[in-house]
Amino acid sequence: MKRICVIGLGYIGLPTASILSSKGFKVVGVDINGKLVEELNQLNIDLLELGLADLANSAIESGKLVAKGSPEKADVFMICVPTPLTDENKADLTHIKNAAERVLPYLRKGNLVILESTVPTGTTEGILKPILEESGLKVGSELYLSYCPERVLPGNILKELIENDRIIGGVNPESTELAKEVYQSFVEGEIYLTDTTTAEMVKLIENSFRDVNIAFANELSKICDKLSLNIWKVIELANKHPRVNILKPGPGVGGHCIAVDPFFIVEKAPNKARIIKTARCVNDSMPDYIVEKVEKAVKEAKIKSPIIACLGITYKAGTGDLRQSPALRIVRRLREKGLTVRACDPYVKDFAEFPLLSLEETANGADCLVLLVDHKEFKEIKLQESLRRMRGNIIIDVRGVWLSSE
Ligand code: SAJ
Repeated sequence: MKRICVIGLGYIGLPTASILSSKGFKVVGVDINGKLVEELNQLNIDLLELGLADLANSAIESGKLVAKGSPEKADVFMICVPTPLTDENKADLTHIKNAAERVLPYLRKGNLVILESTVPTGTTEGILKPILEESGLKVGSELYLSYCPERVLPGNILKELIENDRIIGGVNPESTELAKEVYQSFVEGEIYLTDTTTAEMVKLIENSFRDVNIAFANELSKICDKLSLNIWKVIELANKHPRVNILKPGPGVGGHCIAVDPFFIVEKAPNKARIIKTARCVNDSMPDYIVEKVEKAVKEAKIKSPIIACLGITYKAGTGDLRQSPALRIVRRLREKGLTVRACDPYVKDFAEFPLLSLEETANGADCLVLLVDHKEFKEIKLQESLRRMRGNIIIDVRGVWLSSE
């Protein structure tokens, strides 16, 4: 039985480690977060995404997955650590470098190292490979190295981990084939083989494609506001064309991927990545744009001390994830401006920054209702019902939940 050491037990590492352990591998999951390691081993993990905690718990209970604070000898080392942005919007590769250095003492001839983290092109061979060779082993002949980016959608991780196609790029054909054997054990989608740099670029352009398309929708929403057109109706009708599929405008792009990864392309080709860079600017401009829209609406209605009710603070529907959330940014900015802001979010627990109220407490007596996240709980609300609860009648439906049907 093969032993796999998964470094980083986050959104990707933990489900991957759990699935691998259910396919006959003996898996050691490693994380620097001691509390997480302890909670996992005590079957006490609390994950918001449906099914993930159950999967992790049964993997640990079966004894095939063990969580630890440091790596140990294995046949395969899989690195699934975050790559955040620096203050200069460059990729911060510290976690990858640290993970590689931590596995060094355990590397043996014939081992395979797989990188899953999203990285700028050239990282696998230019940064990771030299660190791994400090072990004294030659990458390509004594040690194998592949890049295989994760592609799962937060909110649907389990299904997509199994069903999505995968791209594997190895430093040489042997490395690619060895990595393919690992993924074949649980991936039901197609597995496509290439080189490391192509695989790195593929991951980056997937998220940039989505960012650019969301930016197009957001720009259209600003244009339609200016022309007093219903953006939702305009997009709905345009999408009746067989080759048009415009995404949804919103409060901007959040999360830890789409708002980050396009910068890794900009970093490598700053003068060429013009649309990609502009898309980031358009999407990042949305929170301020929505804040201005709210301010303008209450000013025009001449409401003294308006009460603003904000529905949702997460980065997208159906999750409690607040990372880079444009909705949260909007609530914060409105509060900073001294407005009376109430907020609710049924998915967010243990939030200390400001009080989160129930939906009723948020809407009752409010002057302006701002729908920021299209959680299903909000979609079920009838607009007329909300208006009856309110003191005023200003509705700013940033996600098109109610206004799209007008
Ligand atoms: N959003 C819009 N309008 C839309 C679609 C999304 O405003 O029409 C916003 C969302 O509200 C959210 C943000 O974009 O704030 C991103 O949400 P998302 O659901 O599009 O994507 P993520 O960030 O949760 O996951 C993405 C996925 N990438 C693609 O779909 C190309 C996922 O497959 C990746 O694995 C993930 O990034 C990642 O980890 O890289």
